[in-house]
Amino acid sequence: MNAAPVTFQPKSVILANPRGFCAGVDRAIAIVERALEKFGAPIYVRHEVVHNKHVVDDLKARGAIFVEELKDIPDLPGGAVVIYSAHGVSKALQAEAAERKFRVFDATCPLVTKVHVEVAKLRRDGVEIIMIGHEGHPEVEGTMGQATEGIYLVEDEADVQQLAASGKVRDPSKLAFVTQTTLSVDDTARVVEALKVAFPAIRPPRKDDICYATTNRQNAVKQIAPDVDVFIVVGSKASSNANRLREVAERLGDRAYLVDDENELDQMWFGTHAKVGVTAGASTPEHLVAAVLARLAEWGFDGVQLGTGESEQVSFRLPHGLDADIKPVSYARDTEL
Ligand code: 2E6
Ligand code: F3S
Repeated sequence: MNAAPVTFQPKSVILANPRGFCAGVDRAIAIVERALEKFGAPIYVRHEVVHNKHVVDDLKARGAIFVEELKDIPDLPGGAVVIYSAHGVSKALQAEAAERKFRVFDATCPLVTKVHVEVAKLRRDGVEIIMIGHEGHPEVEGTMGQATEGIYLVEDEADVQQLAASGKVRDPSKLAFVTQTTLSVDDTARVVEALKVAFPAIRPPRKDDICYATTNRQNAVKQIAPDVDVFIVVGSKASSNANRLREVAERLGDRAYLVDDENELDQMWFGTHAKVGVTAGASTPEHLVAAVLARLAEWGFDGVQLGTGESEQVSFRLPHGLDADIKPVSYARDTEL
């Protein structure tokens, strides 16, 4: 991280950089928008395409229908158009979609797909896998669901001890680990150390699977957090990466709040002299950040400074069939300060 010191005035705001949309989210939303333009409503999306209430509500208003289970999608002439969310799906769900003859567009982030491919390859080679991730999260379900057996989930060091004591791992000499993409970088490092102690022959991936966007956004919060009193993370409660940003700020001593939009801010959080940090999860549109800054400015917190984190140049291609002749994504990327 190329952190430069930032100086603050009382009642000032510093905006983390980078923040907000990552390349996988940009692509996933573009896939739904382009499918709506090309095929018209209804378009069915398996799970929230990204974990942001405003994005989902906006796409719903334009004709997208979000379902958790494929059984909630009707059989339409020619096959319903179905999009998988950015978090990915299991092999079983893919098989069900093929059986139902849906016209599928896969909005799984390519960095999640990379982990799927790794899991399938390891299992083909007879290697068992430990996944580090949060139980119940759709990405974890999708990645675990790339294998029918020989894959085990751990969330923390205690889970590692439990798994080691359980004797479930058949051959600890043929064992590897993978991770969810949006974990806490620091917590994951500790879990990996515990794995190496409990299973000394475990093969790491070349690096953990935490993605560039997660890492950069956590570093951007770390850069600012020591110098502010209150941290606002703009993002939805279901968003793993946004929750991790709130935790990072909290662990560095800030009072930190996760808000969907400016209407969830409470003036009491800031008092009269606070220095406020603001960031946004990877699934949060920039217009929500702009609205939060505008509300803070109404309360006297103006004079916004920008953090000096990594600049990002990542972008992903759209799937074949949705990549030509259609307007680009409708979300602005940056707030004018
Ligand atoms: C897919 C994979 C990773 O809850 P989580 O942080 O995983 O998801 P979103 O939708 O908030 O963020 C984008 C994303 C999609 N991250
Ligand atoms: Fe992909 Fe990371 Fe975004 S896994 S969807 S680039 S948060």
